[in-house]
Amino acid sequence: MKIVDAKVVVTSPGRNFVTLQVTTDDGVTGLGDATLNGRELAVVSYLRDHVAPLLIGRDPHRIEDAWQYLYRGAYWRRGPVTMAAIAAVDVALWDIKAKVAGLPLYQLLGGASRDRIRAYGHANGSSLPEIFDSVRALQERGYQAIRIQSGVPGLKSVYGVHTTTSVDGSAPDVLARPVVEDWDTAAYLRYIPRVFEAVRNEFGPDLPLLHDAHHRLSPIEAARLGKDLEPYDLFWLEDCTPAEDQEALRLVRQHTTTPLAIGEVFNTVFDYQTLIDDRLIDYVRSAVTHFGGVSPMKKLFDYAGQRGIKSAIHGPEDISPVGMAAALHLDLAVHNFGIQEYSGHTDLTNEVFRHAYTFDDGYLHPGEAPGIGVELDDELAAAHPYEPGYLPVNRLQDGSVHDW
Ligand code: EZ4
Ligand code: CO
Repeated sequence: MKIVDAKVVVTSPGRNFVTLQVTTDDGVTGLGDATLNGRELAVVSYLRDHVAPLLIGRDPHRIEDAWQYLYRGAYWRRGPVTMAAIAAVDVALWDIKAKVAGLPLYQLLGGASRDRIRAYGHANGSSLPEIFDSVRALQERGYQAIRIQSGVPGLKSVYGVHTTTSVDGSAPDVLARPVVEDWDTAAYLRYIPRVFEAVRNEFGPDLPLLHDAHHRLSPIEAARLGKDLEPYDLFWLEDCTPAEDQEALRLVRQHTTTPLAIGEVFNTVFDYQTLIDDRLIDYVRSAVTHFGGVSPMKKLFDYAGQRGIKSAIHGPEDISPVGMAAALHLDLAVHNFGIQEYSGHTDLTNEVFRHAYTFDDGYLHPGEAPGIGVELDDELAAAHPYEPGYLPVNRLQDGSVHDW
């Protein structure tokens, strides 16, 4: 069996998605997600100009060899663009292998370790009543675990949530530049514990609650937040300190029993080495799409599992249904599954990417279709071409740039 075509499809059915479609001489196709939010076209070029030509003529069954060839062979390794491109190849080849076997991918990863996959959704609001309504709306959709993001008095944006209006109220100038948001760490640290106190009082002790600090805190600030949130029994505090600094979490860990999660912007296992070896975290949060695919994610979970650390694959709306499907096969198969982030997609996105996975009563399942279980509608994808778009940037009140 040989690869005869590797095509990059960019589509924007509400937001941009980058998809690699690999075709074999037997006419089998495999899909991989390579969406890098706000930097999509860099990955398109990497795949189209530098990877696709190397795939033609290769045996699609040699997945590990293809991975090592693209990772080690390029000399310039790691980084989000490279690893998103490699991820798309890896997932497309797993899709092909599982289709040829006539099995859903999870069967090739060891088979199901569980019957269903618990998901969490995103609630947010700029006031407590808005947050309560948002939590109730998620509960009505079935969600049984919920991330809470809140506005902070004095700040105009609800941080970490995708917005389309700048803090000065100007219309989004998506063609030219990102919207600007505002931030005040002291105000945030004073206010967030009050939010979780109110949510616990409203929804009781049983509902798993999560919170994402989006890398905005210093170690000592994160340590204080973790301690202040202990009475409200969080499922986790996510990305509390900057992603580059593994040692930062050692200080946080020494001060709080609030469980810690990190990893959505990590690219390789080396970003986790200290965190896993020294048990500084409780959940690894990488996306299949940004970590080089299913192959390295499986290795990461096996490594993390040796320290009792669980999986929690990144699954916001900027992971395409292709990336989400790949995640769900891993979730079903690995023993040390923790939870799956799941925002869902627009109806139009679900038409462009018809998928076998399901979401019922707060639980996901990848379905039983051979492969990863996603089919791309090329015509509908082409009818919704690329639209320039950025994540927001964040500035402190003195005008200096802060992490978003
Ligand atoms: O802001 O994926 O946990 N989920 C998140 C996401 C990220 C986006 C960035 O593109 O933090 O919503
Ligand atoms: Co996050």
